[in-house]
Amino acid sequence: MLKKTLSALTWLCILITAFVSHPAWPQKPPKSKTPAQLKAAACCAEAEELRAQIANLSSLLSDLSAKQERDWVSVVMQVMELEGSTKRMESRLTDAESKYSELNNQIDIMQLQAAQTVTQTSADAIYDCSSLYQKNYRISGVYKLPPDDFLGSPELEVFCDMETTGGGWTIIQRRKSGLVSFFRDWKQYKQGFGSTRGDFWLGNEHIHRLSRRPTRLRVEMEDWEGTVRHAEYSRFALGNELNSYRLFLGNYSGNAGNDALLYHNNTAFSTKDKDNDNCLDKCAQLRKGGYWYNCCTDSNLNGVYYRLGEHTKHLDGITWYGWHGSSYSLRRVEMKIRPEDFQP
Ligand SMILES: [Ca+2]
Repeated sequence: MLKKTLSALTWLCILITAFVSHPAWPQKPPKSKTPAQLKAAACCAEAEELRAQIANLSSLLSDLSAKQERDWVSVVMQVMELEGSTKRMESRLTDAESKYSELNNQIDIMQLQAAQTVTQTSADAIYDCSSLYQKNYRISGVYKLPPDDFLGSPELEVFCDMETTGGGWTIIQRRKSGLVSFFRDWKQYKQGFGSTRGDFWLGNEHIHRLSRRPTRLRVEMEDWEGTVRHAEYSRFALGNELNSYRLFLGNYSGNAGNDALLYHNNTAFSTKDKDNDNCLDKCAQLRKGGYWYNCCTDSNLNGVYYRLGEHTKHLDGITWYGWHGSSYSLRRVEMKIRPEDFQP
């Protein structure tokens, strides 16, 4: 508004000046100006010049600020792009690393199989994870044990724990996700089921074969508070199928409270379709698993997987009475074996 008024005033000023200084120009010759007239003319010219300068400056300023804004947006875009590409690089790196380790694992296994076909003697045979450990396979994970004609064993996928107390452990059972049902029949417990990387039972036939030489059993357990306990047994063995995969255990050691497997010592294996327990009841059906049921349990490591708090009264959860009692179902269990004479 002020600008407009100023501009109108300026124009009025110019008109008046023009009229006063040249009332009838160009018809009449110019008269000489008075000092006051000269002063007024100079003032108007200065004001005009100033106005032009201000207009120039403000347009310059708005140009500059627009440019600054454009620059800022472009900087932000560049930063965002950089961040995105860093993330993409990181994820590619992770992919590459996991592929590399997978490949390495496969190469190891292939080398192992190649070596196995060359040296077919019992001394060099790959029995289990402890044999792999002795051949310098020191990374925990999935391995394929090659078939062995000498031992009469088929190819077998196993998960090796190469870290716990020196490594060399072959995992025979794992419960950690609850995605695999353990309420299975005799044949399935005989052959094994589940996924080697997740929840599984290696199979009574395999466990029997792997425990033919003096073997140690380690049971690791974790509760829902994240506390970890273990129980270890010397002279672990499973009888053959004619012997109903009977369990044999030596001395207990560990920190899992009272020994809750001793009660199952020298007991045959039972499943829902084969009642070999020492009870009038059908323990496998009551406890919903396959296990060395006595009458019936002090532990039920192949029971039903319950989340925290779900298991209260049916006694069919994954229990270890010596630690959390009969109504607490554990979060994670791993049973693993290795030869008694294993030297890390
Ligand atoms: Ca019975």
